Amino acid sequence: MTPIKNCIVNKDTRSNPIWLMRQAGRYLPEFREIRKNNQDFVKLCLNENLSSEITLQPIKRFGFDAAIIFSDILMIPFAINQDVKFEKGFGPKLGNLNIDVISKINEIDFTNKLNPVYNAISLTAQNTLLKDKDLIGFVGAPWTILVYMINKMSPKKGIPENFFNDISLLNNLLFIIEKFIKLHIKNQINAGANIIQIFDSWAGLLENKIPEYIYNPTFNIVEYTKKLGVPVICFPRGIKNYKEYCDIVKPDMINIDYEVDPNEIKKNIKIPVQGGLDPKILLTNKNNLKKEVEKYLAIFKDHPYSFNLGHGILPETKIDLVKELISIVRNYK
Ligand code: 1CP
Repeated sequence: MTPIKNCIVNKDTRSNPIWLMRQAGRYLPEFREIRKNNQDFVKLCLNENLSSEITLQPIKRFGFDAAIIFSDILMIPFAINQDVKFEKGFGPKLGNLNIDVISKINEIDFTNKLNPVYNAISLTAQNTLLKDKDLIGFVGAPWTILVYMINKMSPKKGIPENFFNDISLLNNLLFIIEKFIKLHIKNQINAGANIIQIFDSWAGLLENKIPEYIYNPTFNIVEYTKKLGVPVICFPRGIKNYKEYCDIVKPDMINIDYEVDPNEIKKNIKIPVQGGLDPKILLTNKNNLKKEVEKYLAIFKDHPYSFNLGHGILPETKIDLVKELISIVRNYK
């Protein structure tokens, strides 16, 4: 029998639980329907009933093994009083960074501002649909949050050359971010999240200074979460050395991206693995999907492995191929 809770961070090689990063989102018509009437994305994240409903949409439709709370990593800058907006066709737009304002935020103000997120978690955790399933809470890693706060928009085109000019600002910010990430994790766990995933979506942008900006601060957060008795999954997208990352940061499970060779991971990494499949494969066809999915399942046959993608599911993804993916994973022998 599969364990009842914590099945995603599984140590059992006999089953491959499945959920997908960004499973609650734009590829779902029922999400788009809600989004149409809720243009302000931050407000939507702060609507506890809708957030809970959106979290459960992919569980109702597909029966994934875990739900991930509908929220965003940028709710932390928002809660420490940097303005955050999401513009159609542009992405996130952050306001001016005022370190004096940010330094004044206390833990009570922060928790009050994000209370709807915690209420959404409590509501969702109580839903019978999640009786035997995990509810994943999440945060952005310190580095990725720092990048958005300084860059004030997606760093899709890279970070500017002067990014590291004001080291004391970066260090002050990093200190504050780490403190509030920990608080956000604790609050999500108290509300009912039973796994935490740390998204370091922009880990791959950093070439030097990886210990200062990625390893050390993320290790602190992983250690903190483990002390709260909850397993933690890390997703350091684009990091060059996954083995070193796992050895130093010590997550309970590692989510690999789609650019890394899964054979190398299997050979070098001893902890449970999640993910890897290129989300673009879900834009192709059933035969190709089967081939690619079975490649990951075969490589990780004798390794604790949860099926997931190597980055978030794309908005253009067809529902039928998601259904097919689940059936391939569940019927694999
Ligand atoms: O309708 C819309 O336009 C909103 C799209 C959307 C959604 C559905 C955004 C804007 N955020 C989310 C929800 C979200 N974001 C979830 C919960 C839902 C789920 O996973 O099912 C999670 C876990 C995130 C995490 C997140 N937000 C990350 C890390 C994961 C990743 O994809 O790398 C990042 C980088 C963000 C920032 C963000 N949020 C939204 C956008 C468009 C972006 C920017 C991405 C970029 O910089 O290119």
